[in-house]
Amino acid sequence: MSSKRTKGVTVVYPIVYGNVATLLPQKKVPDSDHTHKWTVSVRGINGSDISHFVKKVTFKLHETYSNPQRGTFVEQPPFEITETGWGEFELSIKLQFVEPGEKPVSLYHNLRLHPYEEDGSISTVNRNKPVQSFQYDELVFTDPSEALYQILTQHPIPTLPLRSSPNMPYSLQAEQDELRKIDEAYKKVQEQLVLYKNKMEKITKELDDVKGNLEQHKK
Ligand code: SLL
Repeated sequence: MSSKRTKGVTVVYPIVYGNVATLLPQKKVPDSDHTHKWTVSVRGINGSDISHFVKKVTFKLHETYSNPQRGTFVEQPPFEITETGWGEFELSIKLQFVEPGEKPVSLYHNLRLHPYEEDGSISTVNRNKPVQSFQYDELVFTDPSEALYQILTQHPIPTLPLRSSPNMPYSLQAEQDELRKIDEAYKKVQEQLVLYKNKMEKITKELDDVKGNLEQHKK
C-alpha cells in the first residue's frame, strides 16, 4: 500500500458505538453473580460495515474480568463482543486501521446495564426491557495515506439524515439541537459567574467595612 500522504485532505466517517443490555433470567449462569447479558459494538451509522478500513477492534474490559476476556479483539465484522456481568464500568474500544501508518483511535464507553430515570434512580417499571446506550462520533482522517484515502472514498460514506426518526436518532437537526443546548448552557454558566462575582465583590466590601469599624472601635 502507498503510505504517501494526501495533504490538505480530511475524510470524516460517522460511527455509532455503545451497548445493549438485557437482564438475565435468574440462575442463567450457574455459580455466578452475573445479572446481565450485554453486547458492545462499533459500526458506521445506519449499521454500515466499516471493515473495509478497520482492521481490528480491541475491547478492553474492567479488571474484574478474567484475563482472556479483558482484552478481547475482533478482526472480522461485526465488530462487537457479547459478555455477561454484574456491573457497569467504562470500557475502551481501540480501532486499528488497514493502513498500519494510520494511528489507532481509542473510544471510551460507559457500559450501561440499568434503565435510569431522569433523576438518576433505576427504573423498576422498565427493569425487564433491553437497555441501550449508544453514542454518535466521527472518525476524522486528516491527511490520510493515499491508500487509505482510496479505500475510504471507494465506498459510500454514510451521511446524517436531515431529521431524526425512531430508528435513527442521529441527524443534522439533532446535531444543531445539541449545539444549541451547549450554547445555552454556556451562556447560563457565564451569567451565573457574573452573578457570583458581583456577590463576592459585595461580600468582600462588607467584610472590609466590618474590619474598618472594628479597627475604629479598638482605637
Ligand atoms: C461497579 N465499578 O462496582 C463497577 C465495576 C465491574 C463489573 C463493575 C465482572 C464479571 C466477572 C463484572 O461484571 N465486572 O466477574 O466475570 O459497579
